[in-house]
Amino acid sequence: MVVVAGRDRQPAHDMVSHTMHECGPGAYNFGMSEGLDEVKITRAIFRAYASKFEQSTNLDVAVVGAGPSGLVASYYLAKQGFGVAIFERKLAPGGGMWGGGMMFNEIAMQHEALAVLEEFGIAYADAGSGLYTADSVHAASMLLARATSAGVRVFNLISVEDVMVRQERIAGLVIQWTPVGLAKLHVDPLTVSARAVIDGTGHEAEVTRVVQDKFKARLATETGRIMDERPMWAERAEKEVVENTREVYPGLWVMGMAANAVFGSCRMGPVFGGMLLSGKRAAELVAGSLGSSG
Ligand code: 48H
Repeated sequence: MVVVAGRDRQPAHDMVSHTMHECGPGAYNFGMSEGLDEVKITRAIFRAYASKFEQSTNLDVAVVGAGPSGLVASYYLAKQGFGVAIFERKLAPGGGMWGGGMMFNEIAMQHEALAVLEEFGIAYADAGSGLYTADSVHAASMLLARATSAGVRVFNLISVEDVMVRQERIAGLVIQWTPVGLAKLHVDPLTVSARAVIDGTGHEAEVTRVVQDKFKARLATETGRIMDERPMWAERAEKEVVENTREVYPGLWVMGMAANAVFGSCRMGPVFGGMLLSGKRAAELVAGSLGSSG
């Protein structure tokens, strides 16, 4: 029997059923500090978020989309000292990795990606024929853990709806709460500046599409336009996704599935080596372009 505030109490694991109706004076405090104040909690959250957000209003690199390529690119950039934030539309970052192949929650990789798996501490198994598998939930979790630990700030529930342009160069992002868009509320967005923007929005290549459609820019593709994704051809798609990871307009790089959509390459199904290597390549290109993080 544990004695708390002068009343006999059971050990904590027996208390759950009591908590629903015992929240008046003298209720259990579970050994936590006195004076837990709801308004203080509100202020603490608001101030911490405000500080995190304010630090992300003048970025070195703004990454759009927290899929595998976005997490890998931002990790390598943050590790080099660049100020990086990812803006992710959904509640849960991780993009298309969680679901593996058709909800069988395993992903496949080829040996070229093993160095990246090891850098992120992702456990994998040898499946033979040069293929490796990893638990997709574990893989996505490790990408997120390592990226955020390296200093990447992930802003989930924020959608990028437009870009900011200066002297024909992408200079930042126009952002909005995802629920505002879903509810079709007429609310003006906010803007953050960035020395470089990376489009990691997957199949839709949303940022590049804005650049193409909204100010009729000529992109660095064969046609000057988004060439659209082609059907499944894993081997070719995996090779090309790294080659297609490029600056597609001054200040805007594409990576991951967005790179293949923009440059008219194939899809590859649940093989994720190319996504990881494309993210790494994007980080190298952007770091090379920005120079020292200072
Ligand atoms: C904020 C946005 C916006 C926006 C989208 O799709 P992803 O996982 O992207 P990649 O390229 O890193 O990985 C692709 C991979 O998951 C995949 O789909 C593969 C390998 N497919 C092969 C095949 O054959 O089908 O993640 C993109 C992320 C998502 O989380 C979106 O919610 C987010 O970007 N996003 N975030 N503002 N405008 N648009």
